[in-house]
Amino acid sequence: MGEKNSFFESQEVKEFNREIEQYNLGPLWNAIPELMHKEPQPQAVPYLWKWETIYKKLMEAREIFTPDRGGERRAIYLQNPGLKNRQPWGWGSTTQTLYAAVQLILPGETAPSHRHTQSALRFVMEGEGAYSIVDGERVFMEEGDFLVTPKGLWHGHGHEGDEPMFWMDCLDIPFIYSTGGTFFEPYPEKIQEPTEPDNVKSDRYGGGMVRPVSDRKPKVAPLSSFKWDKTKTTIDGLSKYDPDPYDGYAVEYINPSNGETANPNIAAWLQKLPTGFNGKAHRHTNAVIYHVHKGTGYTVINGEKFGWSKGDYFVVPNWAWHEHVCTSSGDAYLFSTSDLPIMERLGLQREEQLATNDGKQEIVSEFEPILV
Ligand code: 1HN
Repeated sequence: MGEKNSFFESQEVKEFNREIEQYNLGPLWNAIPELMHKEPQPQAVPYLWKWETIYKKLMEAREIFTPDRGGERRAIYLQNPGLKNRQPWGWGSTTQTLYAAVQLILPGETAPSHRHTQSALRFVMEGEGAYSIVDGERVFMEEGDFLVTPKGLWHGHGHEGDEPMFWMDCLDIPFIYSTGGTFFEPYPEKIQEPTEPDNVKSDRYGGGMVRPVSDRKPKVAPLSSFKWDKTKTTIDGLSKYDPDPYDGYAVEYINPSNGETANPNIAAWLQKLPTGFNGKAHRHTNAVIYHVHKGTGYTVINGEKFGWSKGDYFVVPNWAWHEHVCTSSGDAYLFSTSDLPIMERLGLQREEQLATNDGKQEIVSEFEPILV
């Protein structure tokens, strides 16, 4: 035991610490080593959820939960085991700043409109015919589309197609919770009626690099729907050149009016790992939630191998070494969300590249996902 430790352990110090507690006072000498680590020590752990597990549980939830029986949405969220029961509010989010869930809506159902101070984004996994009505505009969704729901705007969902529809939700719930800025309000009626033409923002911003001259002032991302084929066209263009050694061919969804991330607190990326891609390891302050849109491969996170395939979700916590490898005969596509804009705005963003072993980690274990 070092000199410092014997100081903390001494009877005199322990008694003093206990004694001042009754006055709601705490000893900084004990708190500093706990609070101020040398580098990030996130409580969130690397983790992976298999799609078959989430899918089965959502299909079971079809009967247990219907919008008519109350509740807001049929969504199952991804609870990081490192955060479960450790956050003050108990339920455990996906990373320390973000919450991710998978939502299922059935044909004919509606999810009631509401608004809140958390901002949201969605990535469509499968199905078509459902819409999200945001601020009076119905935005119809198709596989691979990305949508934003800026904070404070009324939003609900409906489904006019014939098949179940699944999408990923990501919100900055834990971050907003920690600031004490949570507000939530249900819409007075069940669902807001359209006040705008369907898909109007997609029509107005369909060119991608041009905008209506009446929309010159930067504001919330005006594009309610970032269509899969447009995003893929850009990735295909990038694919003529060398990939980034860490992220392959990656694009970020932006607000075309100001060039910032489409959601102010949550970065969203789509990345293609071409067949045979064998990435190098790096780590960064922002934590990332990945969803496998297509393909098969694995990601090594802090020496542990996480095998993934279509539909799976996995988490790379803050400051964790990670590298991606695509093993499928076709390209892999990963959609991801992260708190990069929060870190950048707070001046906390750092990145480091693994300098040893040609940038590859040594694999010391393999993750065993829980299956149902
Ligand atoms: C929310 O508004 C949605 O709009 C999904 O679909 C999940 C989780 C917590 C709070 C609000 C949605 C949510 C949510």
